[in-house]
Amino acid sequence: MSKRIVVDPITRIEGHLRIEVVVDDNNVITDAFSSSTLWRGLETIIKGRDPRDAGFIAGRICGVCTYSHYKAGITAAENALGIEIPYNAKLVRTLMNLALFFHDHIVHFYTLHGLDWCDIISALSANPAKASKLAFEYTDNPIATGEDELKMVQQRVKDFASKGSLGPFANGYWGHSTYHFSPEQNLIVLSHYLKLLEVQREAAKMMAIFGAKQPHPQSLTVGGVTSIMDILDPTRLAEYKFKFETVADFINRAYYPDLIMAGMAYSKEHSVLVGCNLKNFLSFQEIQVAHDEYLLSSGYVLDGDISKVDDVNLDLIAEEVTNSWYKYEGKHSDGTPIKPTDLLHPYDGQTTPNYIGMQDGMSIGPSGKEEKTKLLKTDSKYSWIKSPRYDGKPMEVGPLASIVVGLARKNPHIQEVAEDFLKRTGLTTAHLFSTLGRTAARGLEAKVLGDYGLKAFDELVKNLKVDTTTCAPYVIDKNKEYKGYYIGNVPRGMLSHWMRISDGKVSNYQAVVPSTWNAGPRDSKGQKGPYEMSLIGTKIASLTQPLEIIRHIHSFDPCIACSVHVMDISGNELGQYKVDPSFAKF
Ligand code: NFE
Ligand code: MG
Repeated sequence: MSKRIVVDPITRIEGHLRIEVVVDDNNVITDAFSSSTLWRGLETIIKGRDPRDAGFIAGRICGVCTYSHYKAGITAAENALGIEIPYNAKLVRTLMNLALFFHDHIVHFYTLHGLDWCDIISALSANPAKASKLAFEYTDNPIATGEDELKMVQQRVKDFASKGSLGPFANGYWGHSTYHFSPEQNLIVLSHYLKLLEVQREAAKMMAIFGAKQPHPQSLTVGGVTSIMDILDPTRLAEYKFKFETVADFINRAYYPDLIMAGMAYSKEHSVLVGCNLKNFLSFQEIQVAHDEYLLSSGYVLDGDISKVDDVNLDLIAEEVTNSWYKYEGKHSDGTPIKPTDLLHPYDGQTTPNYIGMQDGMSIGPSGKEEKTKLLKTDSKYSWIKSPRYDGKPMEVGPLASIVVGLARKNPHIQEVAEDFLKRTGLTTAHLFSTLGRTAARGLEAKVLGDYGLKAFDELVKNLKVDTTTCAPYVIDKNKEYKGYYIGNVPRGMLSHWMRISDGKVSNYQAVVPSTWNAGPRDSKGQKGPYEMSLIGTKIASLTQPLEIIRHIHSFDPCIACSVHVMDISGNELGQYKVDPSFAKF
């Protein structure tokens, strides 16, 4: 008899994600459903607004990748209006983007995902002297692993535990049979977990140096950047460089060695060597460090075959809502009605809610026995996330896609770091197609940016000697129709924003977001998205402690706020604004 397990909410992510799985008599997952239970829809708010506002509103989609949607909204307007921004502005945007990638990747590995790999309770019984020596096995230059420091870390957590409360570490599945670090290895990761809290502040400050604040920086404007005083101030530049080096140092001396340690310790744990059943990957170039040089490559790879890679065709990106709580309205140009099963290109996308609720059912309760509960209507609509498709196919986006596409493109930086990781862990390229591989890929991407990102800084300093332009002039003609887009990679994968402008106002706006690609429900053909596919076939060791489910899903770094985009829950008008686009001349 099959049974249903519900994990809701999956914590340590941004937003509310619900996972329902069906397991067979051997506790193997035979079906899986991914659902966002939050109502959002920020695209609707942007409609009718001045196109120059889109970035500022879109930036509020999420407080995690706070810069991504801001930059995407500003860039979509520039693309629509045919604006080529100055080189200095491109490089400053890269420096801000590096801050975001650093921040999100290190915070994900330690704060959001680390405890799926590191057993805190085991760390309490570690021998700090032994752990301090052990750290040198994974790097010549470890950080935060001196014997005294490790003793203090252990004492801090012991104090927590002795008060009967583990604070942020409460409710973990400590002692689970799929944890594989030794007590000493757990103590090393725990120490880096605490060190991260200092380092992430530096990454946030990196953003604020050129962005004025963090989260939600505000120095991008349609046409360029406004941080001219900061980029002409040598002390601000030096401050950025110092902070960049601090974070890159942490990546090289803690994050990367910890991933090598995990690769070795978990190389026999079957449940982390699976978790990537959909091997279609989509990625887009990002992190411009010179006129024609990007650190991350564009392309798509199907069925895990990295001997083939093709260019991304923007016309083939589309979303359908067969199993999403939305409806499609209106007619196609040939007069036929638009149906939820239709794949709509984002230029013509719609965001109209159609919630149909939950149903009564049974699932495994905390006691391990089946209990009455509310379940998703999984034979119908069951998520606020749409189903994006590329040429009709579901695709995984994110650091694993960026590494897979980079390898297929023979991107030298990606090849260098991936080969080093595989050599040092004894894993093979095939192992990358897994939850372990996805977790490692994020660290490999962070290392590439840490090792090579400062080229953008050097370019900026060089360029400023001959050119201090930061903004390009432009005119918005309200009698013209425009359309434009942003497409690129953000920390959780490929992001695109699509804008139409008429009468000087935004007439349609759609964001197709990384977590939408990954977390979306199945489509009209029954094709599951990456989250759902990742779960199929995994055996759960304990039905009341589904750590395997959590590990698979966390490895994608879900952001549900991003994937559904916020608006007022009652659909209330938030304000009225008069827009006069002729004012835009300067
Ligand atoms: Ni809210 Fe985001 C990133 C975007 S999401 S975190 O990175 O875009 O998937
Ligand atoms: Mg959207």
